[in-house]
Amino acid sequence: MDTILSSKQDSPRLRAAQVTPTEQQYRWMQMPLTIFVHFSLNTFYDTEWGDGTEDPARFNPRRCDPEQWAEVIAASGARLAILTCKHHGGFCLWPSAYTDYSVAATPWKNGQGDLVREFSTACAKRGIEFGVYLSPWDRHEASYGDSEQYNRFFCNQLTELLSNYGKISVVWFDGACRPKAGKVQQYDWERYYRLIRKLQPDCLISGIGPDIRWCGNEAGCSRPAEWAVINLTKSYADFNRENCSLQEIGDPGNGENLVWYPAEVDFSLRPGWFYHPAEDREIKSLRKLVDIYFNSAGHNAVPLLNITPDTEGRIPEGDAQRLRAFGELLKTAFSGNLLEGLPVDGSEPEFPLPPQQTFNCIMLRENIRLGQRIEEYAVEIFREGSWQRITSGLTIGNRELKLFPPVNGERLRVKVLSSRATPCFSQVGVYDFPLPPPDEETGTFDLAYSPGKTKVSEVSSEHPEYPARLLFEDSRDEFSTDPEKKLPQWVTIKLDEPCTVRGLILLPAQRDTARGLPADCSCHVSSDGTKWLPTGTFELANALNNPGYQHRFFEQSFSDIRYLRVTVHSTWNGEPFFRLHRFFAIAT
Ligand code: FUL
Repeated sequence: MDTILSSKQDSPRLRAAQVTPTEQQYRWMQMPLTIFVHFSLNTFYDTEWGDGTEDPARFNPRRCDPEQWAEVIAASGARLAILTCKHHGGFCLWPSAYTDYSVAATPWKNGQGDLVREFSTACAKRGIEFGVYLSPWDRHEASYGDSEQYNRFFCNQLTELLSNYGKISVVWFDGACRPKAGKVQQYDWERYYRLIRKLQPDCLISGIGPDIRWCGNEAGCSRPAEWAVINLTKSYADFNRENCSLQEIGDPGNGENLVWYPAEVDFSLRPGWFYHPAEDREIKSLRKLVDIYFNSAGHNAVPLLNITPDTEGRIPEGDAQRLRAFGELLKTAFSGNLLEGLPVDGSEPEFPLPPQQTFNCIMLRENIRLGQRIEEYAVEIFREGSWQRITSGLTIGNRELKLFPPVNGERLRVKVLSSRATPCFSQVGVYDFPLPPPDEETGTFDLAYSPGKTKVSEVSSEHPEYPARLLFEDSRDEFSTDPEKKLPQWVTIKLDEPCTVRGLILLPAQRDTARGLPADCSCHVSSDGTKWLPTGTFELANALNNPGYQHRFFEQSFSDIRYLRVTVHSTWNGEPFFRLHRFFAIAT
């Protein structure tokens, strides 16, 4: 009786252990690094999201050099690059026959250029696979929101990209979307998927798609147990932001809907996805890149690292150097496996260690062609007469990388503490990883823009229609307007002395980031606190996914300014209040 009960109980776990990747998923998971390239009209407007009204005449990257992009990508060690062929603003980097909102309408190469062609060719030359990001959300296209008409338009664009540019390895579908006034576009995902399978049968569909799952954040994090096997209780298209962000994702549940659905960790070399001159000093350090690498490539996921061509159309030199150095570091680090040539036998493999050689890193790999099985493991070394644990973790899957303080010993063994089925390792390696020094605390971002004189001396929020108290939520002065009131509400800062103000910086609340997160905002400035000049409206684009510093430069500078006011008209989740962590003036 007991046995039957327990085997019933075990069966979802056992079944989960038998789910395996498709050949295409398997190939993709072997890539230790993949690259995103964000380039569009946004680059020329210094924004993260276009609203579809931007003038293509501004798109003129005078030294545009996709060969340089591909050269940098090759040096990073990546073998796949995905280009934002169309971002949310709707502007196309290829001369699409279905819209005039494309490179054909720009001064770049007198409208004769095709960036998708140039970049895909440059990649092919270097053996780099090519993928396309085609934003389903299109803020320019008039048919958007007339569901059937737009779906046809979208399939036409997909057909162009999948028919005219050789092998496409990935189609990347972004879930971001804000409904257009009064209209909700019903995307026909199944139709898109069928079309892709027909035109490019080996192509993977990522994001809102059946092959690759978004890890749930843009900060380079994975979860403690990053399973590739998921019990999918809804359609792939409905597996939304909330599902992707769950802390626990690998529970096999009743085991009836188990699929291989591996994680991709997308993150940017800079704070934003597009090039912004204000972020020239914000390139992620080698150490930060290594940390994210261990969290993604080293945690059963695939990293997708974004680079940003600038307004000249080149990867800025500092970024290029960082990528080359990162590629070099990984190559050197993983070329010296101290267990090289030793067989990986048994379900708890054990190895002799080269005497006196210290190491600080281990790589463990399961043979995922048979499934992902291990639920918990520990690594031990035999030293001075006893076994000592040097590291441990939960899942392993395709590749698990761990760092620990340098050690040496006589033998090393991997203990599997819990597994869904008999463990099967494909590789175990130990390395002396040249860990770059940790980032130095470089002071705060505001110092870069607000010299001492712009110190904020006062914060207030008194709206004539909706007088709101400003609530300080905790000692880190995360503030919130009164939840009992309605939007719009505002917050004002007073500068210590008059300045010329060119823009502002907002940092959303850093805990529980989505709650009361501003979406649509406007800004006003004033010399005396009574007469106010509007500086324009803006949205905190992509702040749900990427709640870091948000900067906005005004169309013009305003001199002799003492007060800045941000009015929040809507929040991302519709709350009637807003929260912020920081508000700075960009002043000179
Ligand atoms: C997000 C988008 O909204 C961002 O702009 C960026 O493209 C990122 C990769 O995905 O959802």
